[in-house]
Amino acid sequence: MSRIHSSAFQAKVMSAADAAALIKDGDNVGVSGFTGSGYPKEVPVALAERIRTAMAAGEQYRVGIFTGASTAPELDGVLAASGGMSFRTPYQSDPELRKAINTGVTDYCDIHLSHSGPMVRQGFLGNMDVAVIEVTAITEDGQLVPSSSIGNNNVYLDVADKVILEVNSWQSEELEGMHDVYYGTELPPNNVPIPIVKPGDRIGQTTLRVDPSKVIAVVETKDPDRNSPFKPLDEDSKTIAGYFLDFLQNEVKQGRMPKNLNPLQSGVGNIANAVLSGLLNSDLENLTSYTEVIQDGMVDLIDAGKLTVASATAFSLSPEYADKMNDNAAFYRNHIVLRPQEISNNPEPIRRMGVISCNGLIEADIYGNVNSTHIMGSKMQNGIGGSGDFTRNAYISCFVTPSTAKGGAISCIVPMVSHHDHTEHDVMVIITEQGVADLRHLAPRKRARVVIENCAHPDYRDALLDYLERAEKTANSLHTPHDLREALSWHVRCLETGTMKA
Ligand code: 0RQ
Repeated sequence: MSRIHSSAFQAKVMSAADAAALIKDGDNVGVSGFTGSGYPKEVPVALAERIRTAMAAGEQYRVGIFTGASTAPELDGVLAASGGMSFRTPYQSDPELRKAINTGVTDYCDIHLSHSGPMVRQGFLGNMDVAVIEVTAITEDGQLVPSSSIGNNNVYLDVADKVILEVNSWQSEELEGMHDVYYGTELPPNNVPIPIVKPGDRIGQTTLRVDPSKVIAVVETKDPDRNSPFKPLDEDSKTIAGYFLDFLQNEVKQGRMPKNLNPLQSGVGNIANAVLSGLLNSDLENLTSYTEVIQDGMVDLIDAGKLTVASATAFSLSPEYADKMNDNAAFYRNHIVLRPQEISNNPEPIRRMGVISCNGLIEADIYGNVNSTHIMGSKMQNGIGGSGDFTRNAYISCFVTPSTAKGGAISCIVPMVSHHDHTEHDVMVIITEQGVADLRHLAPRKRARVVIENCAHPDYRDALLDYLERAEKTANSLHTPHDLREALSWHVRCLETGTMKA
């Protein structure tokens, strides 16, 4: 049975190819999709085909793509490979798109996820010509039941001149009721406090609104979300998870947090997922989460009765767990609230509720500055995503990482990060498989020693200490000693020889 319960919308049903033809060269297109969930599955593929044909005929056909966060090969992958993506914001993790960004084919604007919707609304990022949004159903009165992510959909549906809807019957109908779409956000000076006091608070409506006169096409699909499975937990991830747990338990012991902790945020990636698995084997109970993505580890915590409620904007589940979510959405919607990303990542509730953030990194320096985005200072990996929204505003901001990358050839602890995403002022705790560096009360020189001694791999510890001692001599008792001639020599060596090892 069709999921389109409104005859006005039913009359607009067409093929993905016909819908894609309504997107023109030069359009800015706001699409749904957040970490492989809830992205439109067929219109982007048809659009990429049109772009390829047009380009083969020597015609110009390029579009700007605005999303919630990363999507999947059927969206970022095909459009980037077509060469027709002129602009992209705010977060991505697709190999084809990464290539297009790093070769200058696609201009990428890497902004905080909480800023992206408001910046579109404010008009900084240009006019939005078309929105292409996946939903699970259209109600009789023309409301849209959101899919497995909300992201910026509320903003794009509101501001776009025209709207194309994909109604995906692969998504469970029982997702209805899981979402909380808040329409109380205004531009300053009319903005008001967001009335969320606890992660599970519902403050909005369960559906997205759309002006029906803007809807130019409706496409029916039944394609699965395509997420990659997480890597199996290795020994290092388990060790990191153990350190994180010990750290949290000590915070409870010191009376700095209640027994069930403050709400948790967990970032993307394998290590962040592994950390959640560590909580599963702990005696912690009645946990809550105020985060942006629900990963496999969080579903396990709900199943075990340890996590009572999780607030996020999207799922980031392996295929196995996405099926499980679909089969049991009626159960999970009692424990999960999906919100627009301008709310899930909003600094105001994050700071007020005292969220504990936990994110991955590419490299950290001895003083606690963190690079989350650029390999060797220049090559974009994914983007800052929500890590800045949470880190800057967390009660305790943590970063977790193996101490080395590329089989030990690269140290993730370096004298000076080659790109700054999170400064020493925002980074409180760094955890590797070597140990925990709690930087909260330390001046730079002490911080450097704790990072080197507790977090650096033994293969690199002496060299880092040697750097610090020489920097201290060069900078002659200055506050944050660096030897600028030497600071990035580790990266230069790696670019020249493939390893940071001397
Ligand atoms: O490359 O796949 O080619 O081997 O970087 O590294 O170890 O698989 O790490 O999956 O945990 O991701 C920071 C990217 C970590 C992620 C980052 C290479 C490494 C590998 C990935 P290969 P891993 P993870 C909220 C939070 C920003 C957004 C964020 C991220 C690849 O956590 O995107 O936090 N964070 N959002 O080999 C050279 C180094 C390296 C290195 C790793 N020092 N030098 N290469 N790599 N360290 C959620 C959202 O925002 C949606």
